[in-house]
Amino acid sequence: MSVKDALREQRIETPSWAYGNSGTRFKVFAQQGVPRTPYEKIDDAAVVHKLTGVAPTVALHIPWDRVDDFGKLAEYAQDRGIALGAINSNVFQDDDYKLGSVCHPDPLVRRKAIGHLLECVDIMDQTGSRDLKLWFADGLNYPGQDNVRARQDRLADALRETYARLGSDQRMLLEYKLFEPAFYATDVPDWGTAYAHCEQLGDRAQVVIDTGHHAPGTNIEFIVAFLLRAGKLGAFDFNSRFYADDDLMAGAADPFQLFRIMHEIVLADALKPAAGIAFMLDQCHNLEPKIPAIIRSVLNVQEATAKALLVDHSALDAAQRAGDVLEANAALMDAYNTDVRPLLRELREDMGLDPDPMGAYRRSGYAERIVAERVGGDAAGWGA
Ligand SMILES: [Mn+2]
Repeated sequence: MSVKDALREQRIETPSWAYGNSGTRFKVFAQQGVPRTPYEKIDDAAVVHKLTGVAPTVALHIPWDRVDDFGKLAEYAQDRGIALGAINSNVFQDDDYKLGSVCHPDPLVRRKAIGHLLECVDIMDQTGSRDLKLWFADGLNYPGQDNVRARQDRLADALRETYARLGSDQRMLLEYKLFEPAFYATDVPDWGTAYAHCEQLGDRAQVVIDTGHHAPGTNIEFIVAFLLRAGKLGAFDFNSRFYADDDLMAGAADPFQLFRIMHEIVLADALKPAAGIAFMLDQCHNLEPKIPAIIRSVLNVQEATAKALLVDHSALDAAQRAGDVLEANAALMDAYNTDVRPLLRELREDMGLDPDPMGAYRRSGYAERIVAERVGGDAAGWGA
């Protein structure tokens, strides 16, 4: 397959919550024109897809995107040329979850949390979503606060019950995070923990790599390669970070890392939708306007992918077999140092798109229109 064909088939999922207000734990800075409802989040996601051509799905977050009729929401998305993607559960914003959700010492709280996860699968049945994405804020702040092994048992029980509820074409994606909000121990802190739980559950339980959820300096592409080999890589949450879980635009902090990740994906022929890996964004823009920032992230992922597709695999393989360290490294660097922007402009023209999605958004007048229309907009989400 040609580089352009591979790029044309690429699919990047945008998150509904990135269209709403968000902030740090110090302050949410409200923006004018942010969506007031899940429907308006879909309107914005449809604009991103219309301009980039590679973002045809939007992930929902429950309860932030709860509506009376999810079938109607799915139809609404379809009418705008996109589809509903992964359902993200939320068991971290109720007062009951202070000491955890599915790992909580109180069985009543655990039951409530599991009930929510099962409700999310009900919603998937209505939206036609394939993936249930789980992230747990569960953890401990102090040594001795709770029994670590008992919490793993509770986690395994909750995952097992939820997994059993999935339809045959649905998957469970388990996300890990090193720390925060818990500071001493997180119940799913790393890929190994997520992998072990998924391995016990079965084929339809897979690991999510959120690029912001590791210790500084972690070799994320190694994790990608390992999970690909094990058939356990289900999805990415792309964003970038300088210090912790910064949730900045994908590829902004370390475009080379994003390239190295996409190189492992391309090497394993896992870019195509049939490979079953969901390439999602998970970011919370705090300063910059929402829609163009999401477009920028999509373009950054696309650029990293284009560069990864340009790696000369036969030259790389020959150099590796010959033990030629410098040539092998050069095969990667030559691709990384290629300016792929002309190629992507050409691709967009082939696809009938404006070659410059950022400029096209600016010129569209959409930003001005939503500011005028969505007075007092603040849909449920991080800013709520
Ligand atoms: Mn995430």
